[in-house]
Amino acid sequence: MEEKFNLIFLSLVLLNVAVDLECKVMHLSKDSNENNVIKMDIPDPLKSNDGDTSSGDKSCDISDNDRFDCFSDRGATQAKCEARGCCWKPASSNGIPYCFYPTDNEGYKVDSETLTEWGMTAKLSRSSKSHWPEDVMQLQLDVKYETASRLHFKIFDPNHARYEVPIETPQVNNKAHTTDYAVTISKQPFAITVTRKSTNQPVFDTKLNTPFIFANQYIEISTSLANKFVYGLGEHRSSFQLNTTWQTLAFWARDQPPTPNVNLYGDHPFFMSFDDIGNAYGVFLLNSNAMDISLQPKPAATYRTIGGILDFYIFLGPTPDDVIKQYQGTIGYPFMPPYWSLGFHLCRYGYKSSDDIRTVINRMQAGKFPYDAQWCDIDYMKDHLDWTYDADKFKDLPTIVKDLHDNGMHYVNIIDPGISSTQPKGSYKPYDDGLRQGVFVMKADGSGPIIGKVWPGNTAYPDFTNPTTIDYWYQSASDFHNQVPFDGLWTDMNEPSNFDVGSTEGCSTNPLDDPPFTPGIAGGRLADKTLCASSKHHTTTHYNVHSLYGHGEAIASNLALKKIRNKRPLVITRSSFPSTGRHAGHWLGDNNSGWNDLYYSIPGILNFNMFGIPLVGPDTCGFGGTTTEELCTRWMELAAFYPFMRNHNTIGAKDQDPAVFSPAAQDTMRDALMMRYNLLPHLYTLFYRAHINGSMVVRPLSFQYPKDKATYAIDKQFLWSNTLMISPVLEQGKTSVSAYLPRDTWFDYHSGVAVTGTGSWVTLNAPLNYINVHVRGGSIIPRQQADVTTTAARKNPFNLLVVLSANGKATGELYWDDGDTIDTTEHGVYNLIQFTAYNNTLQSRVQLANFHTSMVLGEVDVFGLLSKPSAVSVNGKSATFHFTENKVLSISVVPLSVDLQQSFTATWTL
Ligand code: MIG
Repeated sequence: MEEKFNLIFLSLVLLNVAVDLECKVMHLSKDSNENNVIKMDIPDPLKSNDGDTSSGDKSCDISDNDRFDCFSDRGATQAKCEARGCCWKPASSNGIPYCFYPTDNEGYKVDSETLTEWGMTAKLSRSSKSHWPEDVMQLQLDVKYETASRLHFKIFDPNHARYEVPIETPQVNNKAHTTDYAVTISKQPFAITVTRKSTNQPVFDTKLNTPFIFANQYIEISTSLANKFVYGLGEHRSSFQLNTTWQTLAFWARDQPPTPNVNLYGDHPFFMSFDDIGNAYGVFLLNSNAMDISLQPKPAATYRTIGGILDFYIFLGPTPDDVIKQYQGTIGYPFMPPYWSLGFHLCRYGYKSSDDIRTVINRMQAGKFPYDAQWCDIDYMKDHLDWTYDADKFKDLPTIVKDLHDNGMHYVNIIDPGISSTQPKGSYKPYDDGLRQGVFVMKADGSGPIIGKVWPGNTAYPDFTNPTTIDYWYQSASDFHNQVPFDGLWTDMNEPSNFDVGSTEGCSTNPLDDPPFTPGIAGGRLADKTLCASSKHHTTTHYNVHSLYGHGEAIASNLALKKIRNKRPLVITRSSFPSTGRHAGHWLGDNNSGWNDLYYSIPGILNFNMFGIPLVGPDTCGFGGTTTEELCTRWMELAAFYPFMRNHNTIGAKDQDPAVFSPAAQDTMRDALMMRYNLLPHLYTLFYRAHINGSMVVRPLSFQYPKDKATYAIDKQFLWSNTLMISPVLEQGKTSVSAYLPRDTWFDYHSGVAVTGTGSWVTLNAPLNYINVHVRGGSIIPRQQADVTTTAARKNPFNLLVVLSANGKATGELYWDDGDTIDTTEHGVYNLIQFTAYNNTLQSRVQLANFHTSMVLGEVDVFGLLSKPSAVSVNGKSATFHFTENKVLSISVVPLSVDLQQSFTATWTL
């Protein structure tokens, strides 16, 4: 009795002490006081208790939303649940766990804390076992105050190294002087609380009715969320705003055609959320192991990963734009795409010969569609062998590529990772070389390459964690480039995909292939549609690096292209991981020719813009199934506003390139393409901003208007930066669209007619040949006369669209380089021109003019004037202009020979 009293007393003292690291003061924490008292009643989790936890027991008296799942491994029964010392209570609605943790849980306690120059470090330990095998009994917590708005903390095993993801992140050795956050550590049980100082609201808080578990193959940590508005957590198909009503999302790269809420090709454990007053924050768990993240309406999130360490970054924003920049500043900013890659790409699966491709190119050119790149799928390969082409059926491929190049166009081909292992020895260099150089992923027992099955039959898989593989990949690509001089690589099947489970021989029975816990991934087993988790890479097991496979291939492919072409590379990858955007863009995989797929493309592009992979788009007009003229017309109109625009189709489906449709549909598609090409200087400038500071190219309305809660769920409209708002028709047979107009000054992009945004829904006219686009008052948009290729368009005159705000002001900029040289931004070989309008004057300021070229200004259009000016002058010389009935001022600058590389002024007199 006395002993028990002492224990309670001691625990009270320990528990009530929380250390505010920021202020270095000790203070008492109220709610841990209560936890502590109850704590002494916890049933011993090793012994099964009397089973009477279903009612009456205070520690199980928990509201539905506060229940944390104690049986994530599925198959709970009351007996099994109670054997874990958890509470059992059936629930009425879906998703609410029947088996949940009591209010008091042991977890870890803090044994010691030390302040360091970057923050603090603590030793944690647990004294009893959890219900998972191999608890790591001692842990270390490192908390780094990296910048004012970025907190980094890691929980790991100080005694045994565990897998850590090797992406480059900022290395910070000194504590930020001031921070937007405060960190509180609760000692027993250990919990971490990160609070936004300005509002005193927690943004990350693990002090919940659930224990923190860190076992060898099961790490579980839960945090409450500031609000139910959560975005991110890819790659999944869902609405942009995630559902927090009991939803578990799994993370494990998978060759999986987009299916709602199922783990797809990429792995992005990052989310952004808002607090009650619209401050945004972000949470990133840098971990590549298979995991689940469960969202529940408390609101709270639970992470369950089966390996690695906990490596968390918290970003404090406070605006969504800030959060995304802070995130991308951590994982690396996206690569600068070659200018041509922003043009229109045409592809399909199922070209039967090079003549087929020639036919398509001819009809596209005859139709005068803006068109920059022709792609080719696995059809071109000889027997589906990587780095070969079918010299019979595709004999004209090299000539076609040459002709494309002569025409200022580009050529991209697919490449799959699987290297055929069954060709006669000495006949297939990619396998022979790979085997000799030891670059393939190996079987668990090391006896040879692990063999899967893909298009060419049995294949080995290059191991991109091995530096030798980077050279090998370059050499293979280079040999093939000598035959077919491709300009970009489309890296498919790199989850990596395998038509067998694990390998041609399956997988042996072992804790990696059959871990104690498997997250809720499609297929149910780690090896489903891929390699055995136990297979071996140069650095570690497949178990750890599976979801990094596509990322590794993207790096290798980017490097190979750079070395071969000595120009800016284009890699479009299917699988991705945080930081892939530094090397590649992404397409959204095997969608269908359906209206729903048209809609899902918008959350898709928004997500990848959050994830730092802004060069993204779906298969326009749909991959699987058969498109219709109406759908494809609407899709091409919307696609003109995707950062990456490619029309792609599956084998056997009817052709869907623009040139096959009716003259009316062709006209609409051509207009859409012209509109895109017209806007490319603006789009390119947005990519420059993304490249230098992580600013999102396309954004959801909610990220631009975070104080307006009406925007939080909107994902049928989106913005380009903060300038254009696109409101497409996403339903069959509709000729109007319901659109939200945020409180701002808007103009119809096509007509210049002013539309007052009052923060309400309006119905807009939208005939089939028309897409609603609005431009925000305050923007200056650089454009260029469209042409059939970007190569041609880049020689045309520029024009500026000046869109005045209510108080007559606007700003904008133009980034311009040769579009193809590597690292122009880094080396300063570009022009940067800033534009401002105020007081009836438009002025440019040339910030940098290191790319010597010709940049003729042809025209300036001004939206937002109330009456016709009496005179207009450019650089002091009087200019010709007209003023339309929609109150658009058009100034003809051509006769005045203005080159944008020199500052100029235009003035209108009212
Ligand atoms: O198993 O290369 O997502 O775009 O056309 C299918 C054939 C393989 C899947 C890609 C798709 C491509 C297709 N590929």
